[in-house]
Amino acid sequence: TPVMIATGAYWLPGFALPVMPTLWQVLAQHLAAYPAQRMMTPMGHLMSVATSSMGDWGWVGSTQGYGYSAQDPATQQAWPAIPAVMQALSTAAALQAGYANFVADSCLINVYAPGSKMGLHQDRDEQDFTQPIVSVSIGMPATFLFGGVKRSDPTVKIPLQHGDIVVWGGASRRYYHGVSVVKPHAHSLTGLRRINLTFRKAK
Ligand code: MD5
Ligand code: FE
Repeated sequence: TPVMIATGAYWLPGFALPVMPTLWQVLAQHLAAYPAQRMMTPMGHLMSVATSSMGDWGWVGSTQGYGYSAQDPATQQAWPAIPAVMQALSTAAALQAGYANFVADSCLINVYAPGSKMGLHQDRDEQDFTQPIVSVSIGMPATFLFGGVKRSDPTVKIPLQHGDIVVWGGASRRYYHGVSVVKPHAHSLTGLRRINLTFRKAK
């Protein structure tokens, strides 16, 4: 049952749990072949979160700025396709939240170690903001923060657990958001990692 947490944003607790064994198998295989890397910020700092991608477009950061690239900057190779189990999960979650016909062309894999965090930001590197974003939490729990359209808007905290999905659409698609410093609570599947899959229609 979807829980509305902001205008157009729906929390689907445990929605990914039924497919988690299959999902983890393909994800672990992917990370072995395309290891997550810490990208640079435009200011020349290393991000604390490490990232990898799947799909036509992978999100990359560098001192040149942020954006989508068809190639892994580490290898110059195209990203692999989004596996069927993940494509189907993101489409089903979006539909459950009221967004029909969502087909992701990008899956960003964010890997958080204890101490990693993501500062407040907006997602604005995509072409069509009427398309929702589907976010899947795997492994260690984390406190997710979201505010409003202004950086100074008050923030709300939500505790995200392994298997939870949040679908961000409507007005919430443009809200500032981030992740608090992740605490070390080892998880049986992922160990000392929180992994977030962010499904987007980038182009
Ligand atoms: C994460 N990743 O937990 C999050 C999940 C990112 C990122 O933020 O940019 O890689 S996506 C959360 C999200 C997306 C779009 C809007 C909102 C949240 N929101 O309105 O709060 O690694
Ligand atoms: Fe974001």
